[in-house]
Amino acid sequence: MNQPNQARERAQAPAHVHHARLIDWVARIAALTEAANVRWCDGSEAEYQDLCAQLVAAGTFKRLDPAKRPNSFLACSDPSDVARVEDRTFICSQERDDAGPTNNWTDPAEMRRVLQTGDDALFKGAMRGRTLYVIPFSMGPLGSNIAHIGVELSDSPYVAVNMKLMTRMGRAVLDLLGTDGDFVPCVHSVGAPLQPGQTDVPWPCNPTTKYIVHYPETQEIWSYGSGYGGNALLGKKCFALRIASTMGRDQGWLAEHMLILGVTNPQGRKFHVAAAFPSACGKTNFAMLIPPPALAGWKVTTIGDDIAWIKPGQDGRLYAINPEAGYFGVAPGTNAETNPNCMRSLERDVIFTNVALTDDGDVWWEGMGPAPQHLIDWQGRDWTPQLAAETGAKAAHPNARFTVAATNNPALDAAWDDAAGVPIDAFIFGGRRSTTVPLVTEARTWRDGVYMAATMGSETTAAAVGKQGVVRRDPFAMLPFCGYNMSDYFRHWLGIEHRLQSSGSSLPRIFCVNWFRKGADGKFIWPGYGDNARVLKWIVERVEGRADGEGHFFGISPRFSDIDWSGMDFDEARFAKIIDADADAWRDELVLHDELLNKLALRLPAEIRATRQAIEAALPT
Ligand code: SAT
Ligand code: MN
Repeated sequence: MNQPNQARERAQAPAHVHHARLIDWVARIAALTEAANVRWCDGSEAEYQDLCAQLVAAGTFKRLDPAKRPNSFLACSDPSDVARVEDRTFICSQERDDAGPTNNWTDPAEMRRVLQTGDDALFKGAMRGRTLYVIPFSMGPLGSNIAHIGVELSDSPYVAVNMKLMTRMGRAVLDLLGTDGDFVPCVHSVGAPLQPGQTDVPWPCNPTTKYIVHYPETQEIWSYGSGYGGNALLGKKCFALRIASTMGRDQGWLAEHMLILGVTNPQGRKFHVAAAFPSACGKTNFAMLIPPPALAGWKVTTIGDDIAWIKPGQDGRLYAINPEAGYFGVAPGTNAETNPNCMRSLERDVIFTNVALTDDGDVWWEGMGPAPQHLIDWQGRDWTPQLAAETGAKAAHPNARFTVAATNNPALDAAWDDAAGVPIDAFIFGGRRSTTVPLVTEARTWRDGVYMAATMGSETTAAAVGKQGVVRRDPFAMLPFCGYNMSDYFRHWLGIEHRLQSSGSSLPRIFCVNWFRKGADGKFIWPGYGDNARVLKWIVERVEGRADGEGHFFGISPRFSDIDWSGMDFDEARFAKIIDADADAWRDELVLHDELLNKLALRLPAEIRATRQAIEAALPT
């Protein structure tokens, strides 16, 4: 038998696969991990049903009541595996400074010893007793020149079915790859090999050892030990953000932690907005928002809810695609009032993870509506409203998620799958800040906008393991997702101005928003959700040159009279509290900015410091 045939056999490659490099790699990983079996995913509905049935049989999935929640499942994870693990996430560039001070760095050769080549390398034998799934996926519309292809090898059927909903996955991608197309190789193991005869647990993972590893120079991803979300669905944060951000740096485009929405005004003119918020700050809600009835004729449609890939087009404008094909959104807090489009998206065909199970086979989470008298919580324990009142026990994990295909969204934009992407008119940056940052501010210049985004802060949420509610700087909402030195990333953003202007086209405007200001009573002042459409209206009317505002020391914000208050009772005094930019608070804020800028000092572009000095100089005394 010749060499290629041996590889084909070891990889168990079907006859329709003709990509020698792919087959070879699958064979090598199968040998390294000692996988018991290899299954090539075709992305078909039959395959999805088959894998879901297998997950039910294994106890990973519970099938929800087919009448209440057709074709839907609940998975509950191991309590040690509930969110992204940022302290176990590594950028292994050759040079430490190319990863920069905001990333964990390890020398790539050293990391390869730990994972692949050392005597007790973690991936050696990691898939013993398990099936290796070959999951070919396209990030972005198939064949789009903004899209890129990846192949994930995973020993988790939960990953395979989630990837089916979250990406364009299957046979069509292999066909597109042909005999030698490029793909980003992604290797994932839950890190729980099975000994002969050993029975599996419902959520296999490695409770003590996790590695989420990126090699930017060779564009590879290796993930070990976790089966959850962004740790395991490698198309998402690992590829579409960390690796893609380095591709964007090298090739002149942007991979951003941004939703993309379309907003159509009553005259039928359509704008496109991309908005960056840290994880679990309401991006999915914003992307699906329904304007209040009084804003008659305004319409918001969803192109993406989490990630945007943005490339300069022939006409010099920036065009964005959503590389994903589904949503992995936070369930708690979602309800028919806060996000009716989301609730409608979740009526069927959903994988829920770590929400609670009702006695009649449906799901429930905090903030969905009145609590049933009894539930099984996400850890399989009895839960009652009384127990919650006494102990604070949550029925759903705060980072509980739903996975659903974008096509379930009633507000899906007609262009969501358009290979050309949509032209971006405005960027919005937002954090969760109970003080200091106004409801909305327009940057006077591109450079000021980059500064705003670079110094964004946000109170931490349950999306990542760690303490919640502390302000951390989260530049561009990319702190955990930028695959290279953050200072170089700022320079890349600053450079977009020259790139676009030299082609004679107008730049998108940049805005920063904050829905989360709190009053002295600790309650949110701004109702948010649908009423954010009022802010969106001001933003697109600024783009059109129709709306007014008032300049202050770091930008332009609306006066009370500049916002459309139709159908809303919100008085000027309350507005003053959320639009206010207090000079003393900003003096303190600039000191906090300095902490970040000092940390990034090594390669920090001079424009960033200069902008900071200009804001300080403009502060009223
Ligand atoms: O990274 S995840 O996909 O698990 C979710 C998030 O942090 O936005
Ligand atoms: Mn996200």
